[in-house]
Amino acid sequence: MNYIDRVLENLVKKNPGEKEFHQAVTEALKSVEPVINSNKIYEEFSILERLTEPERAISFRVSWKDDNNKIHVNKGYRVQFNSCIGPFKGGLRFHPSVNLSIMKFLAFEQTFKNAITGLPIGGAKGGSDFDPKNKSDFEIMNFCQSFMLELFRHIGASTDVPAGDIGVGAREIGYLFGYYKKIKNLHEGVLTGKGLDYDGLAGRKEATGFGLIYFTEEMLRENGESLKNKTVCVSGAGNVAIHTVQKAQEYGAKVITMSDSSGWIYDKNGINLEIIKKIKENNRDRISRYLEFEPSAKYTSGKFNWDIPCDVALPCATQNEILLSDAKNLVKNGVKFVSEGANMPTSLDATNYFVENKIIFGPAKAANAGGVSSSVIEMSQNSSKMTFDSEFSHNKLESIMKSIFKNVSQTACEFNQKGNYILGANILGFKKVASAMISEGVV
Ligand code: NDP
Ligand code: 2IT
Repeated sequence: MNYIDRVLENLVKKNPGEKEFHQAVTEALKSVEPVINSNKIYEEFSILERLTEPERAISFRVSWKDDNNKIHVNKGYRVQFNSCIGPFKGGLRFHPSVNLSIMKFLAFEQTFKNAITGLPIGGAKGGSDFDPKNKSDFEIMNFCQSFMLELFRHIGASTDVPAGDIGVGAREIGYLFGYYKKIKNLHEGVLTGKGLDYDGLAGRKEATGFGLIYFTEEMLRENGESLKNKTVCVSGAGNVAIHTVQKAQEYGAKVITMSDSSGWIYDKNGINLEIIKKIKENNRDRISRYLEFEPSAKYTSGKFNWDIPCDVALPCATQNEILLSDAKNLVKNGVKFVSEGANMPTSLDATNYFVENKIIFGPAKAANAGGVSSSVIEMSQNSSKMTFDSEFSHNKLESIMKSIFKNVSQTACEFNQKGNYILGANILGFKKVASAMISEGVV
């Protein structure tokens, strides 16, 4: 059995039941095969075994009181996957589906993503199975404070810098930051995605969605197209989806779908983003309410099946939201490009189906790296005790995304796989992390 298959077999044995983690590692290792086969050093240094075992995985109890003084207990996590190229960095997710497997897949992906940015950050992820839906502000604050009461001892501006993800935005980051500062008596850039009224960066909120569009436009251009006049399907209606739609529309695309965990809308005239923002930004109301304002749109409850003709598909909700049947719908309806805003939104068989059908595919670990890249700009703003303006922040993000695309594309070409951005991204991230691990010795 070859080195990669042996590592994968052992990984499944040592981490039973962690199906999302197995999926993310399988996807990455399968595409770095040409590098592993051409250089024995990785096997000699047991790089794959070390790269697939988190440096540290913390699991803790979070007890908190609701508005009726009833006590609740949730699971809290921080998986610090790899710190060889910089302090641990990655978001916090609050969603009832959160478990160790999901935390590990996200932290593993983040390690590659962060390396691809070319910025000095390692990979981590954290969160809780806490459900922020239908909680009062005080309940959210109580939960965040209890969560931080454990997390604070594991993080720091040069140790580990969490940020937002599903269910965690500027409100939650504010409560987490306030409590960290209180406990440690330290005002430092320990979290990113902070509010603009204290230490946050102008442009961080928009960065993942805008970054996805900068990347996607580069990808289309390399293939002789552009987003202008393209019909686009987006999923999700949270932070990433909203800013993806905003920038796609600025580029002249027509976005016709969005979704949430209850259902999805189809507006053949193009989504009116102001309505979505009104429904979603403050109270995360259901997307079905869109029809109150645009009665000609169509709402379907349940999972979005991607069965709408479009040129470009941009999944921006959650993992495994494009399954094989969804990929078949997209291909049947003539999709040409898929670019991932969410983390691992496409299952392995769906990804393979796209590749077999010559769909140009932008993988999450490159395409959605705008959020974390902007987080690094925020870290540098905080450590320099300066306030960067919005123009600086947006220009920097755009140039980082363009250079990520260029490097991913060039790496694919070096391995005679022009246009295979999946392979390009995985090899680019792998080589950077593996080389640093070898330089830093066996630790
Ligand atoms: P938000 O919480 O702002 O929005 C999440 C959206 O996805 C909501 O519309 C939510 O619907 C929907 N959603 C969540 N879970 C499910 C589910 N199981 N099934 C169907 N719909 C679901 O999160 P973000 O926009 O920040 O994150 C979206 C994706 O982008 C995630 O994969 C995240 O990891 C990734 N990402 C985020 C970055 C960031 O900076 N925020 C950076 C890079 C990637 P509902 O409200 O009904 O739950
Ligand atoms: O998945 C991601 O890249 C994020 N949730 C953002 C991470 C960050 O540290 O900004």
